Amino acid sequence: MELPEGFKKKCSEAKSVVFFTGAGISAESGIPTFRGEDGLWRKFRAEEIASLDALYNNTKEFFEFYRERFLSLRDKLPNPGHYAISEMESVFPDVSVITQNIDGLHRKAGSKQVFEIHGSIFYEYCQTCRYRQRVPDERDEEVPRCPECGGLLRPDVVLFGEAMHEPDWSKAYTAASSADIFFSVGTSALVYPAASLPFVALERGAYIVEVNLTDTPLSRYANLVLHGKSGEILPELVRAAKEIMGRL
Ligand code: BJW
Ligand code: ZN
Repeated sequence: MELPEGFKKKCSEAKSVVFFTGAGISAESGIPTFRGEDGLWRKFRAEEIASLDALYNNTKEFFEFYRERFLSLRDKLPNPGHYAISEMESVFPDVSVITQNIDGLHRKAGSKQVFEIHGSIFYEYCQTCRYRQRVPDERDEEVPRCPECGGLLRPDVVLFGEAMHEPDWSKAYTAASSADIFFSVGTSALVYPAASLPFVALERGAYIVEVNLTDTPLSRYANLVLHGKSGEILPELVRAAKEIMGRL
């Protein structure tokens, strides 16, 4: 892969590298994206189902939707894009992964420093008393109830109108504001405040690389835009970074 000199220079000096990922990185693991061609939200409107309004007023449908998501995400496996990011830990001294995904695939691929700013499908907590537990594999009730207080036991994911997952968000913000290179991978860069992170990095002087099938609102601010599948481009970037760092 032919890469610009500016990128090579940044690579050779970089200490902190951040990968900011969205649904696109998991597309090649067979997980539908939200807003793409076969986007999940073509069938379900995101703002309608991923909302507190749905939790309270469309409770059965809300839990049915998230139970199905849990069951389908549970067995999914990382793809070469996830593995390439975890391999970057052997190239750069400090690698952070900030993900909007709730699928747990970066950890499955071996990445150590992962901030899940929109939460995780594998946990649930009580809307009333905040009791938290892992989602059980077997479940009979359609609407799960808290063993402590009987409140709604909802998925530990960030619904529209809710604050980002903590402490992940604070750590993600800190990582973005000290990044030397910031890769934005497979995200439409439309959902805030997540989409503000590349701009936090940009302000700090980070070199911004975007990997996506198409342009996004971030593209015109990025130093380097690579169009294509992340499962193909990221492994090439690992090879290039290793070469630049003299590890091949
Ligand atoms: C590939 C590929 C391949 C495909 N290789 N690439 C107006 C302006 C600004 C903000 C707002 C506004 N109106 C409302 C808001 C706020 C709102 C918001 O941003 N809305 C926008 C839609 C306008 N944000 C919120 O409500 C957030 N909370 C908030 O603001 O709180 C305020 C607050 C503060 C303090 C206290 C209390 C409150 C919360 C946002 C929560 C988002 N939640 C979801 C659902 C999570 C749970 C679940 O999964 O069910 O998160 S929505 C959904 O979108 C999900 C994703 O993480 C998120 C981002 O989507 P992503 O990952 O970018 O996916 P796609 O599908 O959009 O894009 C995929 C991309 O991949 C595409 O570009 C493809 O081209 C590419 N691609 N295959 C490379 N192989
Ligand atoms: Zn409770």
